[in-house]
Amino acid sequence: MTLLECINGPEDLKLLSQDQLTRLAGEIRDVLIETTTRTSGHLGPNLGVVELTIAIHRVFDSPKDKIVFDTGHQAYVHKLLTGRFAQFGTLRQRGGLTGYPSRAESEHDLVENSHASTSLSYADGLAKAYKLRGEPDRTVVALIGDGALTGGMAWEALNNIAAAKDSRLVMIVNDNGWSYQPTIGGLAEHLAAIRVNPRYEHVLDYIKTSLPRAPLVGPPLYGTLHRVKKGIKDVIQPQVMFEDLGIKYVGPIDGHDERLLENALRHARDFGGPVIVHAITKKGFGYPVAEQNEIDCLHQVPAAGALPGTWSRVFGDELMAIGTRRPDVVAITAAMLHPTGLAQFAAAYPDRVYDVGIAEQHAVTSAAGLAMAGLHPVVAIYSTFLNRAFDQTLMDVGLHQLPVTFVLDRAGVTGLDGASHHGMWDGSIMQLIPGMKIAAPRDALRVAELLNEAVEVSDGPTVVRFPKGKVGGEVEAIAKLGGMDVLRLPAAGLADDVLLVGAGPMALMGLEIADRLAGHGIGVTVVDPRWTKPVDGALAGAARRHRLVATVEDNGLVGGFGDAVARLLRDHDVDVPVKTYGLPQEFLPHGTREEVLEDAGLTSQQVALRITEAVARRSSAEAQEGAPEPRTVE
Ligand SMILES: Cc1ncc(C[n+]2csc(CCOP(=O)(O)OP(=O)(O)O)c2C)c(N)n1
Repeated sequence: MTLLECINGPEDLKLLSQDQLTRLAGEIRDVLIETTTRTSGHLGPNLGVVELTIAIHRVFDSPKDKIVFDTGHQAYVHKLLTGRFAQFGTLRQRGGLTGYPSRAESEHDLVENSHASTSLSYADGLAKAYKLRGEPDRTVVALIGDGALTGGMAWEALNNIAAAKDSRLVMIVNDNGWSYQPTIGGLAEHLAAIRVNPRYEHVLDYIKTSLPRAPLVGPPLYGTLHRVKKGIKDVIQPQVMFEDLGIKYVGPIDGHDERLLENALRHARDFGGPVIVHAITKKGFGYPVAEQNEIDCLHQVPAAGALPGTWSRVFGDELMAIGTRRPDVVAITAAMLHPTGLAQFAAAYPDRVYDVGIAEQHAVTSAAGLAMAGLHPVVAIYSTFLNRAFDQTLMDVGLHQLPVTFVLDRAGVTGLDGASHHGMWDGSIMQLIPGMKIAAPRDALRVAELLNEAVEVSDGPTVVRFPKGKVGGEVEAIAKLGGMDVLRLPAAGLADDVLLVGAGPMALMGLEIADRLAGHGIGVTVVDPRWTKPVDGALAGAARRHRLVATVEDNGLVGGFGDAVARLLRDHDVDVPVKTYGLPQEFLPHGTREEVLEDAGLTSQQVALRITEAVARRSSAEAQEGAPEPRTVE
């Protein structure tokens, strides 16, 4: 029996000897590697926090003490130590463990949002609340990476935390120098200066010998810690930054030395006010394949890079072509150069790519500045992360009618990352922005076509949205309807029953739906709108020639493309019923994209069935009204 099998909760961990802890760390790494290579998942980050997580659970008393994992992608070790070893093989599978903390899974899990840089704000609120509620024996712990620390929210929180002198709050900075890629920016350079200093080893030795001699409790001990820190400061200057914020600072500490970490965390816990513990770790630690992986230290397996045949790669290739012709086109990423397909462009035009760190809000307003100065920025971002920059998109870009193109990768259902990662909101929130134009390509050729059209727009912002994964086959239009593509007319002998408008790849699903409906004698015209905002006015006339309009989109139903079509028809007094098919406005759980779409009723079979029923209801209503039979196609 392994040690890990005997760990049913943090209390079991507290009984282990130092040797056993070392063995346990090895067992955890084996399980992480074996499981994630089979199920997919965040391998590098979790390998890097094994000792840190063990130390946290030995020093703090979860769930009385609250542990907030920033982003939450590094919480696998925590899952293994809090009674979920037996289910760990189900990681990221439908119905199995989620890839982030999950309140439904465990009383030890608190925050499951998985959007970065929020942990310090949650922790600030929790610590203030426990104080106000008279529960001074609880400590709040936040574990935040150096990547997440580049997000503005983290600094807004630190600003407040510095003023809340008696908050029992321990902030552990897991500094591995990496986000997806090496962390970029002034802060990163600051931290890197600590890591790469040749005298760092001496510093560690100094801490190792000094800390165990520190007194056990309370502020007096801090005097010692402070002296330790000052000692380091004499050698190396950069960590002055944390101290200058007015927050107590402990570090830098070797984040793979469990005993040392425990010591530092105990001291931080007993200090009674906010403390930063700065741990230096190695992403992928203990697994050379991850440690030496040059792209992202196996941040994720399989890699999130833009592989051939994916939507991201098609976009990246086309941006290269555009970049060659248009020196004014520049690209922005928020710490996701490879996954968003920008790597090629960055290699060719290093001066025309800006990696701003995990700072989506800043990315958008910085793009506004670039556009104001005459460039055409392409902001490449995962759909779900643009939510964070809504106000910047609305007011900083939209209000000024600036030519910024947002390329929203992972739009629609993404799959295994679950509720926080489905890109099912942008199709609605972007509809709200005056002057915004939204393109939804159905296939690779249309990515190229619509991206080119988008960067030609000079009087306002544009969006190009596409899903995760492999791009499907190409389908040519058979006719034009306004600016839209007609992909299919009703089969010979069938009537103009249904006008089916499918946004993006859903237009291709529309073809499958049309085939199924033809089998039931229902004639369908399938249209790809290409641009889902503004809705093409030609839809109004086409709708009048049909008995039912159906829209299909890979986005939340509320305020999406379907609602925009319904509004257009209302405004044009078109008296034809509209059925909108899309994702229920709920937080959808994890599963493969296919599984989630099926659970949402968004397969061609399910939509065809619902349209058949709607047509049948329409027929009986028409029969009651004595309406004339619809015309058949000539
Ligand atoms: C707002 C937001 N933008 C982007 C991401 C995608 N993302 C997930 S983890 C990660 C890197 C995190 O780096 P760091 O905090 O240093 O943790 P590490 O993986 O290095 O342990 C990024 C960019 C995210 N989760 N949230």
